[in-house]
Amino acid sequence: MRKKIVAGNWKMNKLADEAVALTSELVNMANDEVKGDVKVILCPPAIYLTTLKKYIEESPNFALAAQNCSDKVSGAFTGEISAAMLQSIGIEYVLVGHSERRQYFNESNELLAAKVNIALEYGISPIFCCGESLDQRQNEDYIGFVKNQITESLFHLSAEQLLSVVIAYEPIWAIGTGLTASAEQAQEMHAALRAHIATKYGTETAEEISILYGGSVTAASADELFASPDIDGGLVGGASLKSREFTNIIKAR
Ligand code: G2H
Repeated sequence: MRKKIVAGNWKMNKLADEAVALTSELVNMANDEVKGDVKVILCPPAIYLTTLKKYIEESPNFALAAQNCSDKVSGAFTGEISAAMLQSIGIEYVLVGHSERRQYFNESNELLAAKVNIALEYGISPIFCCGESLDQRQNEDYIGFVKNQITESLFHLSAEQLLSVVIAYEPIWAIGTGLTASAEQAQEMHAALRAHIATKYGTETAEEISILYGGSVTAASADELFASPDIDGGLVGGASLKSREFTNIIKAR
């Protein structure tokens, strides 16, 4: 059985007291309302990780992710955060290759492969983000483009390593735009990515890996998206900043 996961990517939002309030509200609502097995991963700004850890301690279905980590082990890299540092404060997941990092920080497939490696080396599961732009969707082999992101950043891993990775398909044209991919569009890509993984690692491995959908997911769109056979949950941005909305998305998983 694949893990069902709903992750909330807060991006560069929330001040310290707001981060604590949101986390406490989410934990309380989830304890009261969420039944069944779903992993909830909060991805706050890194500065809050240590504090928020205390607020999720009693809730085993909650975990924290950093939004990024360095591809380097340690040293003179001002402003960077290493996978070893994340491990040292007990962080279990890290987002790798979010489209905003690919776009604004020029993160290439090759660099992301190095980030995936270092995260795994320190026992942290990468949530590997991939997805095509609108131009690519309209004018190119968009499925081939996303498959290639996976090939170049993940296909050097062993099957065992790959199973520690979560994939998040996030079409760039749906991110923060209010445009959600339809369940059919998302399912088409998820099925293609799973088939692509099967060609390299076999069906059993491909069937085990969780593939999340991201891009303007709301409580209203989550039900239909998450009901698709190859969609194992979501990576949620804007809607993860509101406790009621995000809890409803968790319930839709
Ligand atoms: C995509 C998503 C979260 P949003 O970036 O990773 O954000 O749900 O706001 O489109």
